[in-house]
Amino acid sequence: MRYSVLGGGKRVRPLLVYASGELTGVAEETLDPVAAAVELIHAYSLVHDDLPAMDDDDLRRGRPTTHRQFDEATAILAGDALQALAFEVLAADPKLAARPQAQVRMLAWLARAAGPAGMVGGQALDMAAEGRQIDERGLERIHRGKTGALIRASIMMPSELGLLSGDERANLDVFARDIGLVFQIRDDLLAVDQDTATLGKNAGSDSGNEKSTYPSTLGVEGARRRAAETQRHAVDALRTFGGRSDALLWLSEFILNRSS
Ligand code: GRG
Repeated sequence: MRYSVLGGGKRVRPLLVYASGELTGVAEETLDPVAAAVELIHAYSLVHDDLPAMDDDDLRRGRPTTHRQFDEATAILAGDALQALAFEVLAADPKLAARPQAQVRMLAWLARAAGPAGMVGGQALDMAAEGRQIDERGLERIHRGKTGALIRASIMMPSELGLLSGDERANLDVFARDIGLVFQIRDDLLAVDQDTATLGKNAGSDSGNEKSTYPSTLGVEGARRRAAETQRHAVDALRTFGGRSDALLWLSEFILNRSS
């Protein structure tokens, strides 16, 4: 579990938690368990995604994948335990326990993001689509679940602790949903652009698995354009927040232009 969580990674989802906290007016230290919980779910998903029965990858974050470093049974158990730990961290935190309604709502966000309506559901759709060229709507459905749901939850969970109007929450949610898609389009473009050494995983593993991607569906230029348009739409939704949205805007630029 330590090897999988502490071995690097950009920590984009925890950063989104803190940046959203800045917008919603929640103290950083209150958000530590929230940030830890989303990263633990993410780490579990990478361990299981790399398994032989899934993507069968040997490299992650520039190092052997967890099942390569240890063995398959250990990797399965580490992933399962990381998932449970995410919920424990969120449910057992004494500061959050003082706000029980917000705590339960955050647990629901996390469960939805991780489960059949989110990451695992998206992964199942992705597997079912292997070997078939699907259209953009189909691709979007997969990625709103597989990658987007956890990114959305990272941004929306702090709003359960803050004071936002209904309209403000709706605008934040537009940003949260769009930026998850931008993340995935950029991920697909990176897989096309980069070599294995820079990416820290085997480049070309998507085409090896015959998976539809944004570049294979829209073309590389079309995918770049779609990412930029979607990021602009996301940013537009935050314009009423003024300086409180600076950190989220910065992260949206990073997500659009990241090189790993
Ligand atoms: C239940 C056996 C079983 C498997 C489930 C949960 C799951 C498998 C798959 C989830 C799919 C998944 C891994 C989605 C995330 C895809 C993605 C874009 C990962 C890369 O995220 P980054 O760039 O990674 O944030 P770092 O390394 O920076 O943390």
